[in-house]
Amino acid sequence: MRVVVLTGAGISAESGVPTFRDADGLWEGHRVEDVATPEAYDAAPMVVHQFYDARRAALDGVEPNPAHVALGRLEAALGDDLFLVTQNIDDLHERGGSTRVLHMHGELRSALCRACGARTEWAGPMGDFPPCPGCGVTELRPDVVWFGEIPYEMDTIVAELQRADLFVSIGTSGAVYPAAGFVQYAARHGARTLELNLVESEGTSFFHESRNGPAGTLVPAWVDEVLAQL
Ligand code: BJW
Repeated sequence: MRVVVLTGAGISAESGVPTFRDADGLWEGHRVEDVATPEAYDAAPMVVHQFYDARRAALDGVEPNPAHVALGRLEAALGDDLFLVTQNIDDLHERGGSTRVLHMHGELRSALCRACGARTEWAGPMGDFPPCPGCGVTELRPDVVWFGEIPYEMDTIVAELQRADLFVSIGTSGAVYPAAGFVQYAARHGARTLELNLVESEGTSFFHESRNGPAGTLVPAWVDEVLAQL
């Protein structure tokens, strides 16, 4: 059985990473268009850097929760039959035990050079405009996918959705495309679809089954179900 799991901000909420669109979400204090578009970055790079530098620094203070750990267990059992794609830019899946994670919206701990295109592992701030370790030009930006940009590795994701037997979406509002369209695409190609989310999402009606509750409870329970069937 080939399983594709898509995760969103909700899976990291119980670790203390704010979501985007909930009442206490990350963007309550920041207008989306102020920080999450290339145009906003061009207009005020320092504001955008401060936003991402703070989120990068905050990663040191959070830990994976039982949902991340359960997906690590699932990978250990399914191996290559699990494809985990996340919209999240944190590293909690990796720290929870997942070794193969596709970060379709980029990663906080990575820098993208606007001059040479190199992607470099990055732990510190970028707001002091450091040089690219590759080409030396001071054009590093957060290696994240903003509105109007194309998410990473769409060809790989589409291929995995086409051959999935089960598509599971965890902790995402279904408000942002292309990820919001994965459920319909996978279902059209024959997959059964399951949503695990705190509450009903914008996409709930597209799923064969939807379970509501915190990811830290729902995901370990679902993983146990899958492992019991192996
Ligand atoms: C819990 C929980 C708990 C809470 N347990 N659950 C008009 C129509 C259709 C599309 C478009 C349109 N106009 C423009 C577009 C395209 C646009 C788009 O979708 N816009 C929408 C606003 C309409 N998309 C793009 O521009 C994308 N690119 C693109 O389409 O390129 C074209 C192309 C695609 C493919 C092939 C070829 C060409 C790029 C989108 C980039 C999104 N970037 C961001 C920022 C990344 C960097 C950063 O982190 O700052 O990605 S936006 C932000 O939203 C972030 C997230 O990954 C993304 C999704 O958010 P997510 O994860 O769903 O979080 P929330 O907060 O929305 O939801 C959390 C959920 O968890 C909620 O449901 C809670 O209930 C739940 N929850 N606690 C379980 N404990």
